[in-house]
Amino acid sequence: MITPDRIEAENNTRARTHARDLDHARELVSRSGSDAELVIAEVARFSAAAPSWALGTGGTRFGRFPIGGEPRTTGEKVDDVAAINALTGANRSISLHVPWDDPADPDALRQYAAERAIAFDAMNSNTFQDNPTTTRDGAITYKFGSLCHSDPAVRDAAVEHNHHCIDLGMRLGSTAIIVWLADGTSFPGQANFRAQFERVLDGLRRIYARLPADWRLFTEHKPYEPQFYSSVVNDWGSSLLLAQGTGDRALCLVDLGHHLPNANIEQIVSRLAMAGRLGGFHFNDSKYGDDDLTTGSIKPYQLFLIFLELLDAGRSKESPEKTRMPPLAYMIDQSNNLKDPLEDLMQATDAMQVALAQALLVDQPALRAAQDANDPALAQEILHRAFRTDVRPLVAEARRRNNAALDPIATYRALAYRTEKIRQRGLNAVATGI
Ligand code: PSV
Ligand code: MN
Repeated sequence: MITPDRIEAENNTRARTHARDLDHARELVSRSGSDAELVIAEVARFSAAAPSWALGTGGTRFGRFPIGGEPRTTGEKVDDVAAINALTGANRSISLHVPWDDPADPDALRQYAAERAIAFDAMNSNTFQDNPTTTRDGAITYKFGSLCHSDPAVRDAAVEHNHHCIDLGMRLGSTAIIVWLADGTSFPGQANFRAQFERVLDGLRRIYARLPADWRLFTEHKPYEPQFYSSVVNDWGSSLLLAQGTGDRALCLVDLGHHLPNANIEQIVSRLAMAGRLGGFHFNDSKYGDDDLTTGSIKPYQLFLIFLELLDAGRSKESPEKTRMPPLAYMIDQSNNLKDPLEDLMQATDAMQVALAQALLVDQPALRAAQDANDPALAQEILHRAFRTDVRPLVAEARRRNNAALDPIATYRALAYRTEKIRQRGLNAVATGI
């Protein structure tokens, strides 16, 4: 129902205003010495995978308020991602979470998604909940951890589950697996830090042994939750040690919500890139902890600074003025109780595109000169000039060139996608996931 002709018709109603805004933005950009065409092209190239686990209303432990029309199957999740991708042009893949998604016929699902121009990004394994397949109906439990567990049978089950995710992902055309572990302790003395870490490293090596040659394994750190005293993979340092100890294709994934308050995430991004171990992202935003709020909704300047570091990592050695986004796995990982999840994802995508466009506007030679001259005031002026530029017309133009919507949210509402899905799937349809 969100078809190219309906999007075009909606775009036509905005065409004149867009043309005027775009002219103005071009002028602003060229006055500051940047090339608007390069910005539009790079934004148009960018894509972030949608999380299969956040296409339904996200709940908290205090309740869930379903919005209706949620996808009931992985196929319907693909439909929703295809719908938002048609509107944003920048969500060309879906990232699955097993066993919340464990398709019985992966070949058919791959075909179904391909017909809707949707690919499969990294697979997410789940050893933070027991599941009937690998934990054999309660005979084994992840209550006290998975790869870190003192019982080798539990560790074996967790490795087996990850192998299953890789096998499934191969059939879907995915080329990466994300291992996020809830492993840790909630009380001092509950377990030995070192023993837990060594068991996790051993488990990751066993998982890695199953990786096809063109696959990557991402370790995702998180300081606390669900365990509240220690996590085994608590920070980027532990994540880096694990990646380095596992193999060349083991890389670190940065989830923006997985840092202690006020951590300098952009510097972490720089360090991991420098070490050659930055692999992927889970984008979201937060005020206090792992709040999983919409990317860019709380700290847009931080998001801009992160994109600046990504462009730094993507800088070509031969011609340093050419900055491109490095080929990492960019994914969204957010969910909340209040918004329509599809609108939430489109807002996140827009925020990333805006941050990318602003980061592309930074006058790099001038910034380097200010840095070499030890002139922090000038360096700040240069960053702020880029950050405060209204790049929204450039981003809209990038979307238009991808045959997507000038205004995704307004178009989504005008085409009444949610109403139609409530009619088709029912008011009480509940998606698997968070
Ligand atoms: C954990 O908080 C996390 O960020 C991991 O990526 C999980 O796979 C995801 O959220 C969904 O629970
Ligand atoms: Mn995550």
